[in-house]
Amino acid sequence: MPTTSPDKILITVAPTGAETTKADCPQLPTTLEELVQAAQECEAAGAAMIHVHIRDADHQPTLDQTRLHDTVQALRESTDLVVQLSTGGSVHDPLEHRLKVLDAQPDSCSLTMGTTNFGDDVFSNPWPFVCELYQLSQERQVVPEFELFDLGQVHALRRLLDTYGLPYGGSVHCDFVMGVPGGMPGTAPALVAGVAMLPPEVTSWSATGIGRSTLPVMLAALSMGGHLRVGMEDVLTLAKGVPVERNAQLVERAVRAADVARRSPMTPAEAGGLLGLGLSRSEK
Ligand code: KMH
Ligand code: ZN
Repeated sequence: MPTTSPDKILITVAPTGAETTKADCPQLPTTLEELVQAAQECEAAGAAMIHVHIRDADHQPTLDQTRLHDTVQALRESTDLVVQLSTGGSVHDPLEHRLKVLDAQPDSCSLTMGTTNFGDDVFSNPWPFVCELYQLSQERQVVPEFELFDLGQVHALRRLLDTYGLPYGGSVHCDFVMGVPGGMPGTAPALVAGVAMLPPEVTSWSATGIGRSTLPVMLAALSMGGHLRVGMEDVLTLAKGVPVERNAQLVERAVRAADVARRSPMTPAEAGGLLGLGLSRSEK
């Protein structure tokens, strides 16, 4: 992995997540129309990839196959963003439903490297499930993004690559998800430790800090040449008492911070190159 800061930065937006309710946050994009509009605004602001969780007609998290498929199609038709579907879903989604997410043929999928206490809940990712999902991503030619909530999960990535080889496309992209109650803290020392443990096969990494760890993690990641994930899945305020009104505000802030580090946002096509997306959209 390069040790110097690259000129370009991959900004991923995670606009919705599965944890915040529409009632608590009416500006959260939960309908397909709202999601598409948020995606277009975020792309215009500098995002190159979108990490997608969808909701049902009652704004509840769902992994409904038809909705997933329609969402991928709608995002492809209305943006150039790399479309990454969450296979994490919500803490209540059964593992077998999470495996079916790949049927919607996204460009990329999230793949969490182990079980994590998640607030008062448990985000379940038993090893056999991780292996099955990984092999499925290879078979279906979907590029995984390895989600790392804890240092043990970085170590588990070594085990996965040793056992099953490289992902489809040959690149290995990770995302540190920090500051979840139950996972690693969203601090610079934790990020330094995580990056130091990454297997040499890793070609790129990004980081995001949940809640009030958002800014420390963003600044630490920039200082280390990492990429960024931002969005209302991870944080709902711009500052204390200032709610996020649009996901694009978070992308705009990331672009400004990256500019200070003399880095400019990657286009979706450049992101596709970084991530090893093999096929053009028209071929998928
Ligand atoms: N909603 C969390 C339980 C992912 O998208 O893959 C899991 C999550 C990770 O957000
Ligand atoms: Zn997610």
